[in-house]
Amino acid sequence: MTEPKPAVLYVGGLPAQAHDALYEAFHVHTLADIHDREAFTAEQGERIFGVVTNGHDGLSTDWMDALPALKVISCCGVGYDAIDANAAAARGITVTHTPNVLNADVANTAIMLLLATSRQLLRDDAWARSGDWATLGAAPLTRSIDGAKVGILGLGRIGEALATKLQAFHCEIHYHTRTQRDHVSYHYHPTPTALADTVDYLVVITPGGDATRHLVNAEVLAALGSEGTLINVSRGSVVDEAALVDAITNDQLHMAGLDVFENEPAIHDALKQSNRVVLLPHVGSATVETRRAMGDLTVDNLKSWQQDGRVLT
Ligand code: A2R
Repeated sequence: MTEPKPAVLYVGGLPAQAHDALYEAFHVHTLADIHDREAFTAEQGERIFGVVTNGHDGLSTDWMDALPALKVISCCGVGYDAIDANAAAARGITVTHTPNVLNADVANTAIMLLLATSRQLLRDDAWARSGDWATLGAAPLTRSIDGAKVGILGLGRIGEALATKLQAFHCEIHYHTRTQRDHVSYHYHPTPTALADTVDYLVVITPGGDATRHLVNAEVLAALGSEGTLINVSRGSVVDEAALVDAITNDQLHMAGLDVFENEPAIHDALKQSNRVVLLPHVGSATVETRRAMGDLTVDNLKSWQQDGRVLT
């Protein structure tokens, strides 16, 4: 008789290729198919060692409590703020995620937003499409990021990848983290406000969660000023969205490029209506190549746990 496959609960969010690998290696229970949680956990709870989820859905502590054999939560995404990692640790559950494999594409998304805001991509696309070019003449001039002062709020794996790429644009790199980095020569600032006060563009790339909630507040936005541009590719919670709306609608900020929002997938109407804002639907890592790598790592972390009780990341 063959051994039954180890069982996992699948919340969602894996790309197709990793989906297949997950079903091949494990007995998969899909959250969407569970209509009676109590009946399900009474029947299957003792068998489920792993949960596969994503940075948006996470896993509630109720579910952690309902799965007594749960050992690993594997999150497809580097940000795991939707999972209470302390609560998981208190229950002896390991939380694993997908760092590094998405550095390049999230950094590229930040650069795309830097270019789209500084060069007014949306305005000029409309200028070309609408016929304004023929009737009104040349579009108004834009700004260059070449040689600009760029502030990186959160110089971690993604922040450092971004800083490296921005050197090709001859940018002057400034940053703030809670701990100054000895191995880089970029300009350090002891507070987000001091950083914002110095730079033309502020790129936010910290983790989400309580520790960074509204790290970019009205004071930081005021320091960035009416000539400044805010780019957020981290989590919506890091920026005080009400303060951002206020700054944008009152001409106290030049532009904003946003991939993330406080109440995703809802976006504040004032941001949708403003021509000073470039919006993306949280797609920082959303390329075929990077999502494939993230999906593979999500499944490999579970397999690794099964093999020797350790996750890869
Ligand atoms: O503060 P430090 O020295 O721990 O530096 C980290 C910084 N950071 C903060 N900076 C200022 N105030 C805070 N309260 C704060 N908390 C964290 O953010 C570090 O430089 C950076 C995070 O880097 P990593 O942990 O390497 O994260 P990674 O892979 O770059 O991803 C960042 C986030 C994800 O958590 C997702 O939310 C998003 O990017 O995709």
